[in-house]
Amino acid sequence: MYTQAMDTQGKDGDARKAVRSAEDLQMEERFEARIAEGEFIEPKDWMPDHYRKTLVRQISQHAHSEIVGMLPEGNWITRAPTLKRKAILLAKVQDEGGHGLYLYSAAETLGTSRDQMLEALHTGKAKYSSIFNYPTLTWADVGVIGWLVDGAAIMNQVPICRCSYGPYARAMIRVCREESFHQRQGYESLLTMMEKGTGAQRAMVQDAVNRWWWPSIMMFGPPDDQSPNSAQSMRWGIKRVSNDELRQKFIDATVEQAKVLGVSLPDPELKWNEERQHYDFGAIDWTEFWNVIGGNGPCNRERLNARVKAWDDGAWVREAALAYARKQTEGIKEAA
Ligand code: FAQ
Repeated sequence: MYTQAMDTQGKDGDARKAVRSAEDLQMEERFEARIAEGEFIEPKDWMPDHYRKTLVRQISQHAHSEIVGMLPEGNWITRAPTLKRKAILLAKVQDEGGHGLYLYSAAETLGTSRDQMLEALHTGKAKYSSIFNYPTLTWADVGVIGWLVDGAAIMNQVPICRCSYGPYARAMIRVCREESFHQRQGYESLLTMMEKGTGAQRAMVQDAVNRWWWPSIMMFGPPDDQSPNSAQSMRWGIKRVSNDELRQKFIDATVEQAKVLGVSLPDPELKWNEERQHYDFGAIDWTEFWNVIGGNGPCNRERLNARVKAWDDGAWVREAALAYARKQTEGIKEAA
């Protein structure tokens, strides 16, 4: 990109503008044609600035969601009821950290540094998923996060495996495989409590479902007609399926799973619609959603403080790693 800009530096400003825009137009046409052909766009390929910015926004927010998403469940690692559940939860929370790392790496290929992305998270400029601003009050919340939150995450992320940007699409393949294990372990944990548990344990599961249901269906984002980014992201193949379509697919699949589990979903308007061949559902409280992503959910401050503290506490590790890297480079130079 820099080379092209230098090549077009002539004395006449207008002529330069005309040459550049003709060149840009040609590149844009080529880019659009590649998108239409379903080709992957790779880091060194030309891309419009807005495509790059949209990807950095979405991928970095996705990465932040993964690492902030470690916190609600991480809260239960020391209190897991058995060694087996503890081992599963540890592995799951570590997986989420790994997903964050793949995603930060994918976003870095677009020319944004990890420090810049983390700075945006720590100063509240960047968003992360609304869902992680709710508290985990009981052990059943851990199962429900697996079932509903990871379930919603998979529904949203499987289509991203076909995203037009290669590094993001490839990262998503592995992430989705792991999310699938996360969803199953949550469901299995809830099934155990529902089938073999006491009345109090079954009530605890139902209470957790009641609290997490609406926030889970909000995860898919605002309705399509209030989603400012959707139209362009769909045209560019960054998003393949709309917010509302994914939400509907998730609800249709989950209602059946709830029946097997023996829990009710807290929506009296949830009803099969024969004509639409989908479940109808009640009105979503979008005021709550905008409040939560605006920083005023039940745990926003706690989550952000935890991430900033982790960053500050890790300063010595970063310094040591940099000092080690410097020594290695100096050693190589001396030997040469
Ligand atoms: N939370 O125009 P749209 C997980 C924002 S990973 C917060 O529709 P877009 C794994 C949106 O950013 C969960 N903000 O936006 C796990 C935009 O604001 P902006 C994360 C939200 O990008 C499980 C504005 O509203 N998954 O759970 C939310 O086209 C368990 C307008 O919205 C991803 O990030 C929300 N829920 O569509 C980890 C998947 N929804 O940026 C641990 C990739 C919307 O213009 C434990 N991302 N907003 O200031 C996506 O698919 C999309 O970015 C959407 C939003 C669908 C989230």
